[in-house]
Amino acid sequence: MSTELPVLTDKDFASDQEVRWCPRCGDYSILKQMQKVLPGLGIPKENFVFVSGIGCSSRFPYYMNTYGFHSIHGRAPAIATGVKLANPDLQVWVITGDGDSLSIGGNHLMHAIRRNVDLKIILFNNQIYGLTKGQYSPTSPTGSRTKSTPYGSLDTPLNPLCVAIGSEASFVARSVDVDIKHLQATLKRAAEHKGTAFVEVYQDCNVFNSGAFKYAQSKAEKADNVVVLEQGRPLIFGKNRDKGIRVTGLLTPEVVTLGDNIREDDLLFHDEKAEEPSLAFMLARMRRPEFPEPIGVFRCIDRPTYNEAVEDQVTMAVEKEGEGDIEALFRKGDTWEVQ
Ligand SMILES: Cc1ncc(C[n+]2csc(CCOP(=O)(O)OP(=O)(O)O)c2C)c(N)n1
Ligand code: SF4
Repeated sequence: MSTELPVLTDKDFASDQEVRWCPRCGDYSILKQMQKVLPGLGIPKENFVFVSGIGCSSRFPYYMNTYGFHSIHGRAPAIATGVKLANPDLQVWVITGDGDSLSIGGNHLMHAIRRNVDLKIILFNNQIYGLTKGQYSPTSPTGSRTKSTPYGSLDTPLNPLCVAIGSEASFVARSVDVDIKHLQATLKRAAEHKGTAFVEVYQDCNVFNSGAFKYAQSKAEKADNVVVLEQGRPLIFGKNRDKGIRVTGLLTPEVVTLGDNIREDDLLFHDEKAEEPSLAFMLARMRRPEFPEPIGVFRCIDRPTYNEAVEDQVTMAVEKEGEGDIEALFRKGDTWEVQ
């Protein structure tokens, strides 16, 4: 019997559901790039699952012609962990927003990442609550005027990549909704990673936070505001490709201009495989206007996965104690009758 997979296209991954995002929302492009990337992964269509929380971004599973679960606010990582443990053959994607994952779901996100569950977590960062019509989120910059912060937000924003790196993430990346080629390449890298792959996507909510990432989206602006990370390559950016990042002292980055005194060899060369997360953390903290903001893969290291460790432990326990009996387990230990 042939085991060859049928040749699939992006259309095979588009569901028949009417897409209910606002016209020109950045979510459309992310959906399209995902549908384009999945056919090339060599995975049977029935082995993909998309789990989301609550928010505009979390409507994503409806629009994918795969298994999916539009679940509970902030709880997608926990549900996805259960899905992966119950059926390790599945490739499980988590789709979440900055509110869903970093407000109500911050706790769940952090624990999935530290366990290195084999999940692909895509955080659509639009720096606002879109679904509930424009309240500030944990990633809204200080001073943001929103429906819930009419005089400006007083909070220091969370940096999603720093949260992931601080939680010992084995794969951390960033891309931009309309940077089609870069986003496709980043999603592919995430799909191929074993362990939690965490990807932040700058996403335009053109209704409640229009243009928040214009500097990284517009052709005219992005060359000076974004630096693309490439493994083993120096960090060079700028319209004329004449600016770079040099590191001095204790991992202090500075912008320099290439010329007589500064050569490419003086610049920082990217190393996504560095065991120590300090370099990835430094890069994640680079913010405009002082620095260009890096996009690409910040960190990609090997670490044992939680799901494999659980499988091993279950095998070991069965070898030691035999197959379990759920009924007997319920009745074991202290039980009493309420009368
Ligand atoms: C338990 C609970 N608390 C609050 C809400 C209201 N709520 C729905 S979506 C949301 C935030 C969504 O923001 P984000 O995750 O950034 O997604 P976006 O809509 O911007 O894609 C909130 C607070 C809810 N649905 N359930
Ligand atoms: S409210 Fe914003 S995030 Fe939600 S669908 Fe509309 S544009 Fe997109």
